[in-house]
Amino acid sequence: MGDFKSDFKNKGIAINQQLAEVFQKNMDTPEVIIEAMKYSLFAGGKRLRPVLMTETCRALCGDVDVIMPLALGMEMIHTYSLIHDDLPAMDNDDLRRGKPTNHKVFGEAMAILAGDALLNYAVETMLQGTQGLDGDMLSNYLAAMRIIMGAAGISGMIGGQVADILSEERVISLQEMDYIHMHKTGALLEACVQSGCLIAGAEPATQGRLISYSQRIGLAFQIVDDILDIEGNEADLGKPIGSDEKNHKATFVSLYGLDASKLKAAELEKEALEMLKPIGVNTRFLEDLASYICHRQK
Ligand code: GRG
Repeated sequence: MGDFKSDFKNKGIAINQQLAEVFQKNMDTPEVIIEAMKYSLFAGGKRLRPVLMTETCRALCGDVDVIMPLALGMEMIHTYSLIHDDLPAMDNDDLRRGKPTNHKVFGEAMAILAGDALLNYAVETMLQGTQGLDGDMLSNYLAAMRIIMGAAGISGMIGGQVADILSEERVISLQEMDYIHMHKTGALLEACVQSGCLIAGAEPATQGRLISYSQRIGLAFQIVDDILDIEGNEADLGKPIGSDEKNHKATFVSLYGLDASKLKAAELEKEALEMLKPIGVNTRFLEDLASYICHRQK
């Protein structure tokens, strides 16, 4: 796992360099909006999604240079969702990744615009990546882009966020909880893997296995996040286990309990690893990534 951690970190650094490059050019806009976008984009995110996308593509012997603009766009979309999620109208958070949230530094109006601008710039960056592509590669690239934008939209992340907001202040079923997680968090992770498959021209069977893998790591990611929230708050006695007190939201742990949630994460890890076995290419990084997601400490 030690090797994996430094490997993951280095892959994240490579993504950072590529992201920095797309912000190099002169843009005809007031400096403050670029500063607000860069503030959150370079605030220390793990780069899980672009790394998952590029490493899926690499494992399947696809062209990582071709997929890179899609991976950068994906990270911009993720960053915009975090900026908007932190706003007073949503989670009203003061801190993200240990730093003041975007609206705390730049004000609410600029934070809304920075999120919007990141979404636009994601599309622009992804479309820029079509230059020089033709034939099947161009169609696969556009198919991946369609999947990414769908996963970010009403049938994906936004749908999950809406369901999450509607679930506040009431008891929800396990089915509703699954819907929220699969859409709010899972959809982007699944789109990363699907994009990797499309750019590498993976066969349908391989694609199906990798999609199942991504669904399992997506759910595990959220469960572990809920477990870490609880364990980080253990000293805070008197808090109902598993509830997000500030927003009165149910979490995975509040519905299943802490022990069952840990068992579920372990089961999902095992299933995710099973999905990779028959693929017949070097999936070592994707295996380690699944284990890292299920055992991470923060
Ligand atoms: C506002 C449209 C809109 C959507 C918000 C993704 C999301 C939907 C909200 C984020 C809130 C949240 C806690 C989601 C659960 C998933 C999660 C733990 C996201 C954080 O992802 P990481 O750990 O973040 O990959 P880093 O900081 O590494 O980039």
